[in-house]
Amino acid sequence: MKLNGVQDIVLQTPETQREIFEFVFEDTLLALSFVANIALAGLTILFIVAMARGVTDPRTKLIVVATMLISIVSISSYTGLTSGLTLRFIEMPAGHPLAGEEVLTMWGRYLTWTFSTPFILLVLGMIAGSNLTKILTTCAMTIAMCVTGLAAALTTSSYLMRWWWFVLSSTFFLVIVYVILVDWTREAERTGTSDLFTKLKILTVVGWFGYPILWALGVEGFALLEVWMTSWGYSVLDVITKYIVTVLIVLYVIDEPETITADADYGSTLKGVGAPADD
Ligand code: RET
Repeated sequence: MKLNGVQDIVLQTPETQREIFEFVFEDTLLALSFVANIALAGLTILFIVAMARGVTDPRTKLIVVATMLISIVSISSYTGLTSGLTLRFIEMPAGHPLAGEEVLTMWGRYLTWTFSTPFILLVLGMIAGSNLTKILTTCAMTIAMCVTGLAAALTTSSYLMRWWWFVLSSTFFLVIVYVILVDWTREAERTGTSDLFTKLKILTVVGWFGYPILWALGVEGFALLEVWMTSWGYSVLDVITKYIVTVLIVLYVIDEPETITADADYGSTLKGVGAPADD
């Protein structure tokens, strides 16, 4: 089946996972939007391992490990999409532009963002020098945002309810944007990491706004974009918000500047244990 228009993504139910897998690979552009990200996530992990080998400071190490986890989640996420495991054809409710038709939903994306975005926020918060309360708040908010986003994509009972989930999800999103733009910007100035933080902030806030916009324009929302376009849109945003952000962070922290490092006991549960010398 070829994807030449939104109408063409309609399939007869029920589809097996094998059929969905074949459907993905019959559309080269759609398959490439998945496979390219598996490759990029792999390269990013290799880059981190190569660049951060010599890091000794525990706080710097935590930042490095968290950046690596973003790409580790990403490889799993895109493998789920490529294999057809986390894709489904879902019938849209009355009121939706494709009402009554089965459209391809990449629900695995929303699910796996639940696991990747907290690591992004952990790293951003640590670079700003923020406290645990604010970091955990943004992590909880992003989990809530992704789970309600997943609910929006999977709700088939009512078109209105899909958008209500979207509104809920966006509310959580705005809390995150507020913390980044207001609290963390101020804290980064005090910490002395403003140079890096300003770049990360722009990439993150602008990039993250792209996701709900794509959701609204894609088949999940107003169905103005074809499936492969939406998929490429998310894949490109992922490159900006994950891999580019990761590279900037790793290049900055591997020099272990004073603005990033903490004492050898950082994060240990017992004084003197777990310091680098004991490794
Ligand atoms: C959804 C739809 C509902 C409303 C909102 C959304 C926001 C999603 C965002 C995702 C960010 C993902 C990232 C992934 C990196 O691995 C769920 C699309 C607000 C902001 C950065």
